[in-house]
Amino acid sequence: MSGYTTLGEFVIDRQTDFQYATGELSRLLSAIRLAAKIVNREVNKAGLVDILGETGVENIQGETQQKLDVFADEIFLEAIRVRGDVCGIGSEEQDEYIAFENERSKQGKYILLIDPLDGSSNIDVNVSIGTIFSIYRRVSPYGTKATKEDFLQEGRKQVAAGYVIYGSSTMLVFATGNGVNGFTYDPSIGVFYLSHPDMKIPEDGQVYSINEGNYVHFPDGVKKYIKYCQDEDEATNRPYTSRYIGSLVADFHRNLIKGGIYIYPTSKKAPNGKLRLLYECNPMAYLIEQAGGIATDGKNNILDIKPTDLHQRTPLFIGSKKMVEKAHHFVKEFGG
Ligand code: P6P
Repeated sequence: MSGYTTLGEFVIDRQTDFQYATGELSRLLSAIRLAAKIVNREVNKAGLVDILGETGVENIQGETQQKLDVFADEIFLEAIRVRGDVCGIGSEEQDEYIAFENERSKQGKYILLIDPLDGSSNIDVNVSIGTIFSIYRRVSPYGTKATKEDFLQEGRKQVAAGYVIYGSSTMLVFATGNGVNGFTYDPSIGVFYLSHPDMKIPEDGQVYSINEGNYVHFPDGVKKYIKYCQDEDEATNRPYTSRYIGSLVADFHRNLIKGGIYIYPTSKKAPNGKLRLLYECNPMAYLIEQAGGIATDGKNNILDIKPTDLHQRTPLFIGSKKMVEKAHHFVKEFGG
């Protein structure tokens, strides 16, 4: 289609934007693009073939792995491995990080962290789900196997991050340090087109996104914020709306476009929160900061947290800056 920029053209045009641009990051992004197309095909026909339902196997999170989870993990791992630019991968679906053994991969400059299919509990009910990825330069010497330290870097050291949302349309949204750009997939010709250039989240918003079914388990500060959103305010006619899809990528994507806040706080049921720092919160925090928003654990910026474990969890407050700051006010005053 004339006049439309494809993802491939965009990556080539922006090659010089990538820090240490020598082609590997571009190749890595094209591997992610390929895997996203394959997973998209299976997600879109999941209802038609026997790929729905559970494997009966639990992952390290104690969650029963859905068949599409396992499929997506295998597709992304293989697409990334064969490109050889990555020395290792950490995945939600893998108990330990994978350090590739072949000589070419051991020369890889990058490591990748991935949630291959986030929100997978929504697969069987046809609600949008997503893939979330995060890319770092390795800290271990070239030519050696990836080490745990390569994966336990603060989020601020990411060189790229993004997500694929498999929804009413499939989109790939990513940043490499120079803003956030969204690409919409045209399955008829297998191309991602630049549809959302330089995405910015509104500084304020009217949507709060939190699982209010856990209200009784929330800290007082979070309860107070929810009531603040719900109370009528004659002066400002405070116009908040509650929207919760139960799929981080879908809730995040809506807020990125329309403005809003997503909160997954600590609770009696999840004392450290539910979401994983390395392959859910850090990539989303990197993106939201590139789009003019903010992400914290209720107090501290997510990107400054020093990780200690591959699958560690953290509370997450992410979205429009003014909404996150308002939530902080209640958390600070009442606990959170
Ligand atoms: P709850 C999906 O399992 C996920 O990791 C996120 O995608 C989603 O936002 C959250 O958990 C939903 O968790 O406890 O509200 O069902």
